[in-house]
Amino acid sequence: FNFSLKTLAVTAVLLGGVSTAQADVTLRGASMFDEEHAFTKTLREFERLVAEKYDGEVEFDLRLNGELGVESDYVTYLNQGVAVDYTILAPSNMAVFSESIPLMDMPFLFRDLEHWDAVLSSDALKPLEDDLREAAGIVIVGYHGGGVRNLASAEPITNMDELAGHRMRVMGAPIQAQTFSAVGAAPSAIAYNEVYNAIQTGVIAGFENEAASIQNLKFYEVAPHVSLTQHTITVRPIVMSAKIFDELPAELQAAIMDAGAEAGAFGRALESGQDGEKLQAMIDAGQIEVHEFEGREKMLELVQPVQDAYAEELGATELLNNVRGM
Ligand code: MAV
Repeated sequence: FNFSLKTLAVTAVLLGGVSTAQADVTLRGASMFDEEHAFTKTLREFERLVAEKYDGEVEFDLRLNGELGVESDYVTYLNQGVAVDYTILAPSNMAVFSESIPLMDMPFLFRDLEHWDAVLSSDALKPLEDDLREAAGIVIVGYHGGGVRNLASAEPITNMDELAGHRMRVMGAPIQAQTFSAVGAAPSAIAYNEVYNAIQTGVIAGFENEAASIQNLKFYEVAPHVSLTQHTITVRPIVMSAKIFDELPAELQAAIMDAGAEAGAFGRALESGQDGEKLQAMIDAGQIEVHEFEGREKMLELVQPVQDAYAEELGATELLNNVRGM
């Protein structure tokens, strides 16, 4: 009798130890880039802020350089609540789970940085966030972004004639392919980690991307001609898996939402501020040649009806008009 009482006491102590250990949370993140890229810096700032705002123990295990794949992989992981708990994603890479989310990063949505900033500081995109949570199991905790996307290609593309039939890679959302088809190009959706090879082997003639990523992943080696179409100002949500988020203590959830908003603002200032510098750095290093693009107005004119039709199909006409009117 005596003996079993002792055993009980020991077991209780052990259990106590185990449950304390379980209260310590480790979250795993993913970035396709190294420490120098704005996405990684924003995720680091997010981690720092969560730790600062939360009283309990939380650890971060951020895997860099595409160790866990590319964004189209992360989306599946977040949806299933496995392998990746937090990251930064292009909305157009989440189209498989939510048809409406790519609206927030479709080309030619924003007139300029001021417009982009006004929209991201408002709650205009809230219905898209709600759909994403519902349909994809992904929670937006903040907004990074601010890169300007241009064409990057093996040969210069300087006007609508040269753009006609241009074999280029686009992100997986149908609206991306529809947009570039409407302006006369020949887009195909190819995984991001296959783009470099596809250009090198001539399967495609180019793609479109922002300066930070062209530089970080050395795309200039195969696509050194950057044509200033300036068709997109990026919106890049900091996201978490809802399956993981919903299991966290309420105080940690609150810390994450606050940290996400602040880290997003930090990241947007960083990437939008660096965009021109990064282009210039690549010019100075002889890595890229930059070309003016004649016909941006024409592109815009051809793209608007595509945007209208997409929004109408989603029942998001009011949302789109609201964003345009800001
Ligand atoms: C850039 O690396 C980023 O905008 C990233 O979020 C996208 O996934 C990627 O381009 C892409 O084009 O897929």
